[in-house]
Amino acid sequence: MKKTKTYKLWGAVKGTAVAVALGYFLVMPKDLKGQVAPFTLDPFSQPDIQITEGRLPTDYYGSGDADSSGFVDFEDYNAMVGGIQNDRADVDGDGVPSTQNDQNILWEYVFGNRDGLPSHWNHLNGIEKRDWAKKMIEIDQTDTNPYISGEYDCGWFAKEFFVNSHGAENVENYLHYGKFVNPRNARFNIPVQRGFTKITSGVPGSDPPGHRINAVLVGPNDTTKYQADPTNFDHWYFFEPQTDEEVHPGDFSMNANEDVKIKWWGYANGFFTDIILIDFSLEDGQVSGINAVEPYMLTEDPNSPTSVVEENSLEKSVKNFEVGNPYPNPGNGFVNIPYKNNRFGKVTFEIYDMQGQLVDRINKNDIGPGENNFKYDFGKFASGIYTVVGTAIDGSIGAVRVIHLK
Ligand SMILES: [Ca+2]
Ligand SMILES: [Ca+2]
Repeated sequence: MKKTKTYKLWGAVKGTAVAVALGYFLVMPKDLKGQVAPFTLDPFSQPDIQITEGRLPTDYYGSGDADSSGFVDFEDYNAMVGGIQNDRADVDGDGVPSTQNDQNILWEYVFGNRDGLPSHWNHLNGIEKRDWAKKMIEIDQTDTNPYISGEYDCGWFAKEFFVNSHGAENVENYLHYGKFVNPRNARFNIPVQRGFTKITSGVPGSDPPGHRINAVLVGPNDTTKYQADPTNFDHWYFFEPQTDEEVHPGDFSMNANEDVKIKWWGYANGFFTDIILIDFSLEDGQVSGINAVEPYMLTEDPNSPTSVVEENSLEKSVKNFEVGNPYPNPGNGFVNIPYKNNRFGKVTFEIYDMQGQLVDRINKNDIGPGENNFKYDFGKFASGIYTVVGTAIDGSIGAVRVIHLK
């Protein structure tokens, strides 16, 4: 049973959302801001995002940390002048580390003459994102993997590229992880997703076979930043991991009259999970319908400081206000949500349902600084995932999600 509603989330996202069967949501892949969630599958790392996988935060392609110190500085420039060869030293993404151009870019960056590096995905504009994505697709070797019918087919190509680019925190637990040919978790550190399509050829009159490709949200094809809209089909870069080619409606890999779905994939807490984030319906290659199931996970970049919660709020939330892990979670009635704030005053908690609609607002007055607990009864609500957003007196925000099962 599908239900279409207008959703609004933090005033930042508007569109059409579809609530699907609860079963899709029993395992949550990640939370809104990587703060707290039952499971976190996202090692996607950028200069303002902490990697959570246990590696150096600079351990990704083109990071500039040529000497593996964990930060980027003049010593990396020296290492590159010395000709060091590794992923991190290929700053311009041309496949060759430590060239003169790599050295020049790093020099400018280290001395503050450029804002970021070509690998700093969150801060690239739409043209730069397309450019960097194409370079990483070219460098990745998944396209050279042998296709083995029934054993290593389109789904595995797309999964392996997902792991190599986006990455997954507990990748060793992925279902049949051993079937990957040459995985390198989060090597490229760009938020590639999996795309589900149907192929264009097939027996006329019959249902065309399903197909798996990859997709990455790159935004408008211009120099604007932070304008990526996951509900805009043209803001996605679709590509075929078996050939590295860009994919458009009508190509073999994308039937122009079938749905194109973006899905999240992961393995957590004993569950293999496969979640539709967004579903485009195509007719003659044009988008005829959009089901934005979990669009907030895709607004801008999932971890971008500019998405959903403003950058400043995020920074403040770390310093002045934090919302901790709910317990029990999943729960079936009262749930405790610990929180910390650094100053005296009112704290407001807002509860949003799966459609992003506000269902309750609780004001806690005169909360003292330190550790506190917000106890809330979800028993009056239907089963589902609820987002609890706490706001401190200074506007700092913290958000967690609660799975409520009756
Ligand atoms: Ca370094
Ligand atoms: Ca290079």
